[in-house]
Amino acid sequence: MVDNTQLPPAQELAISRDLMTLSRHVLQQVGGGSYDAQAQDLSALMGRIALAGKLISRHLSRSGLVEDALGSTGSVNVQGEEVKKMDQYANRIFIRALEQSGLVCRLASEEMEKPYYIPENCPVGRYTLLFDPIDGSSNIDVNLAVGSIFSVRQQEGNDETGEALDLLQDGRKQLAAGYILYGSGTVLVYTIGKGVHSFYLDPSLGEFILVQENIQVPSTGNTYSINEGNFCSWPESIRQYVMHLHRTPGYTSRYSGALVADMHRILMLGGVYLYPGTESHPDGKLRLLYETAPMAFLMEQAGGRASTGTQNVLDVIPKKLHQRTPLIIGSPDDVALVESFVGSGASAQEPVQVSELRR
Ligand code: AHM
Ligand code: MG
Repeated sequence: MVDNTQLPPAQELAISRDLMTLSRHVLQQVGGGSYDAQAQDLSALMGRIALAGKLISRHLSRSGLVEDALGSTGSVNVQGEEVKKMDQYANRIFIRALEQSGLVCRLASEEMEKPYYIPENCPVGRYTLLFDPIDGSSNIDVNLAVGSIFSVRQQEGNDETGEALDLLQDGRKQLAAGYILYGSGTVLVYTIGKGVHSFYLDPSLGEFILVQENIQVPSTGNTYSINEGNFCSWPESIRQYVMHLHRTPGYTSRYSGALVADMHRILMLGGVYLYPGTESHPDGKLRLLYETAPMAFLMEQAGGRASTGTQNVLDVIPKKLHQRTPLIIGSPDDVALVESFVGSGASAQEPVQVSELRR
């Protein structure tokens, strides 16, 4: 008798993959059937973050065709940076999508000076979402890759002052983190502290479909990503490191102007991304709570590392909401190599002997 309920193994596998939605995946990560309340919450939160990602992806895909997607709003944000229309739109999308989750009491983003409270959610919603709605904003108007970065933390205390002091804690307090890359396809990569997993948006289904579980970054890679236009204002140790790469055959430079895109390349292929301090910005450009800490959490979960040069990014305790940190992130051996230059106090007069550092 022929079993008409079964398909060939390859097709069965493809169907299982297509049926693995993001929310279900989060639940499965946590708990073999007995899902606790936090697992349910994180699953629901990831569902809302994914919804925000889908809406932003849709808007970006039509950006040249609609009035309100390209160009600047004419205002500057709390960082003193030009606000693009897409920054404003994506920020609002995240707020609205999470407002409706009922789970998030507070949101904080690159585009908002102070945390945004949703009082009606606060009695039950004990989570804070930190996010960068559009990372790599300068790419929007020229149709290049951009991303969104997110981080979920438990809200501690009642925060009656509205100062969000409980957010001023290290990156190990994150419950979930990830990014959405709006590139040639839209991909969502996340961790809840149980490995790193990627989902691609299938536009025909309107669903994120699992493509890779337990991603591991290669221990080393030949790509380095840094804005070399800042060469003269970097610390000498970073200049020495980059000059070492220039002199060593096999390295290649890739820099897209969007951390999410560069980070994704490095996660998949290995290498290192750097945004060091500069003369005018000794802590670099990237913000800890919603850019470098979530990326650090994710990279560590993939077997990689994230450093300021002297400290693990996940150990940095911010003094303020929009604090910046230098970032050196990627393959563990490559991050260690950069740190060896920083630690050696390399100067132009005393070039570092690097032969033993490069495998
Ligand atoms: P943004 O979130 O305001 O776009 O800033 C973050 C971006 C990163 O994505 C990118 O790697 C970096 O800033 C690029 O900055 P620069 O143009 O100074 O190289
Ligand atoms: Mg950003």
